[in-house]
Amino acid sequence: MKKLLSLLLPLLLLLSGCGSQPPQVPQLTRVGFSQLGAESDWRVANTASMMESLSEENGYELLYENAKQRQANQLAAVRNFIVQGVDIIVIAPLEETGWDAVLQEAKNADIPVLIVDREVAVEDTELYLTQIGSDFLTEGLQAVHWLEETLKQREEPVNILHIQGTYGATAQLLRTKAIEDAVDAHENWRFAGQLSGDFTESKGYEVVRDFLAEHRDIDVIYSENDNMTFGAMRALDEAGIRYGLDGDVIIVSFDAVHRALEQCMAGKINLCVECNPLHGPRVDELIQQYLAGQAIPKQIFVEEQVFTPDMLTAELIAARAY
Ligand code: GZL
Ligand code: ZN
Repeated sequence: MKKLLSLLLPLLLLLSGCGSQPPQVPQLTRVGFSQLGAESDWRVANTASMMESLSEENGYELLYENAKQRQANQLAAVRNFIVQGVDIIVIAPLEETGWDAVLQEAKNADIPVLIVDREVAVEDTELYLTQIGSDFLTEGLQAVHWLEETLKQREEPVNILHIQGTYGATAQLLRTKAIEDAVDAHENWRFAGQLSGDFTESKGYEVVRDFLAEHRDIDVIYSENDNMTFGAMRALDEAGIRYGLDGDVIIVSFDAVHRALEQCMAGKINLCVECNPLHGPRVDELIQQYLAGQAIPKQIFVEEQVFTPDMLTAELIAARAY
């Protein structure tokens, strides 16, 4: 009888579950994401995309910190992620420089780093796994070539008001390079002014309002993001200057967020250059590839296009995710 019990007991325990291991909860991948700010519609869409993809149901525990457009806050966030021993760090860097030390600390802690959106300029590119973002120079060149087409009959001077984004951000550096090279290449193109709008609507409004108080002779506004463009449009309205298809000023704007496409369809913005913020799915995929031990490319550019008023319909705009 005793023998029978000694045989049955483990079986009974197993069946009752009290002797068995707790069910294996799938291990979540802990990701620290340092987002640079909330300065623009583009950035809000980017954050939403990242949060949607780095979700618990996708197997992540997301530690999110917003730096409010101050790099010191980003460096502190990354150091915090290192202390917390996350599995992976994702950074959307405010500006390209200043990252070598903290990325070395992440490397020393054996924590891989993914760079998303803008780039980091570091000595040793082994300090990060990959960079996912836009080809900002191509974006600028698309705008320049559209301007060349549009202005090719024009002999008299072309006065360009250039509104720049956050200094030192890859998006600013390369969108600026495209238009500065073009002004060098065309003897009748000149800058009426180069203003820093820090990628925000309020700053864009302030600097254009102040500029228009002194100068009114502009033919083109080349604005490095839509939120600065919205600010500029407000300043132009207040100054009584007409812009867009049937105005005196051509407006070229980057991002192609929802509100900008609506203004473009209405003929108020002449060219919208798309800059895709939806990096979440790509980051999720790359992390999964990395965890599976697959090699991943050092740099990944996303597909982008340009929009003019004739191309746009309410359906097309409604169908877009941002
Ligand atoms: C571009 C991104 C820029 C957007 C702005 O990828 O870095 O920052 O163009 C945003 O809207 O502020
Ligand atoms: Zn040219």
